[in-house]
Amino acid sequence: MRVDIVTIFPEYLSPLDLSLIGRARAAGQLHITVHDLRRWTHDVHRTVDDTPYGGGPGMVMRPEPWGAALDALVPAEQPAERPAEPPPEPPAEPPPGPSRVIVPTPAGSPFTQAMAHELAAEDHLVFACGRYEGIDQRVFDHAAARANVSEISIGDYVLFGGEVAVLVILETVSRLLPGVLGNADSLVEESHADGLLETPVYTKPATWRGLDVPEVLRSGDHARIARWRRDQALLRTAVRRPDLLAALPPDTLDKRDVAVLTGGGFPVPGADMAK
Ligand code: JE8
Repeated sequence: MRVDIVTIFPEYLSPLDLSLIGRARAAGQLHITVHDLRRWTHDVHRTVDDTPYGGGPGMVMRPEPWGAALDALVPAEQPAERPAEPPPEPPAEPPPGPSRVIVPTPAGSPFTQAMAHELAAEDHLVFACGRYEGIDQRVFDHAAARANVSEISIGDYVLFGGEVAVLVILETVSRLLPGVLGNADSLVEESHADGLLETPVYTKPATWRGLDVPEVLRSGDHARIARWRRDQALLRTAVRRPDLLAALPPDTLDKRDVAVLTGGGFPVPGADMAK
C-alpha cells in the first residue's frame, strides 16, 4: 500500500518510523511519504492560511497549496479504453489503483474498524492534515471529481489538527495488512468481532501485591475459562458500553448470556428472543 500524508508539521508523523509500522515500512510492505504542505507555496512567507469568509475566530487553510498538493499526489483518472497497440513489454509495476483521499475533521463520519478494513483494501491513501479552523471546503469538492474523498473523525473530542488522527487511522489500517503483524492476530481480530468488549488479561506472578489472578484462569478447565471470559465480556460491555450491547445482531446472545446479564441487574434488549 502507498500512503501520502500532507501536513505543515511533518515531524508530528515521526512515530511512523517506529515499532511495527516502521518495520512494515522497512520491509517494503508499506510505502509512506510525508510531505510538507509549504513546498506547494510560492510566496516568500510560504503562507498557508487566511481569514475566514463570513467572519469568526481563527484562520482557514487557503485552497491553492492544497490544490497543488492533491494535483501532484492524486493521479488523474486513467482513460478506461485500452491503447490500440499493446505495449511491447509488460510494465514493471502494475498501474496504481484509484486513490482515496482521507480528511480528518471533527465534522467527519466516525472512524470504525469496518472503515479500517475498507481502507486496508486500497492501493493508495492520501491524507490531508488540516490545522487552524480547517481547510477551505472547495479543495475537497474539487478533488471529489478525481478521487473518493472521505471526511473522517476519530472521535468526539477536539484536537489541534489532523496529524494525530492520521496516526490513529494508519495504525489501525496497517495492523490489518497481510504480513504486517503476523497471522496470529487474525484470531484476535475474530474474537473482537463478536461486538463485545475485550476481557481482562493476566500474566505471572499468580499473586501480585496481594492480588490473585482469578482461580478459573489457572484451573486448566478450558470450557469453564471460555464461559468466564464470555461472562466478563458481557458484564463489562453492559456497564461500559450499553450501546454496543443494544446493537448486537439478533441471536448473538443465548439463554445463558441473558441469564448472566439479568443476574447482574442489567436490562437485556430482546431478551425474550434469546435462543
Ligand atoms: C482539527 C479533530 C479528527 C477529531 C481534525 C482536523 C484541523 C473547526 N475546529 C478545528 C475548531 C476547533 C479546532 C479544530 C482543529 N482542527 C481537529 C481535528 C479530529 N479527525 N476527532 N477531533 N479533532 C483538524 C483543525
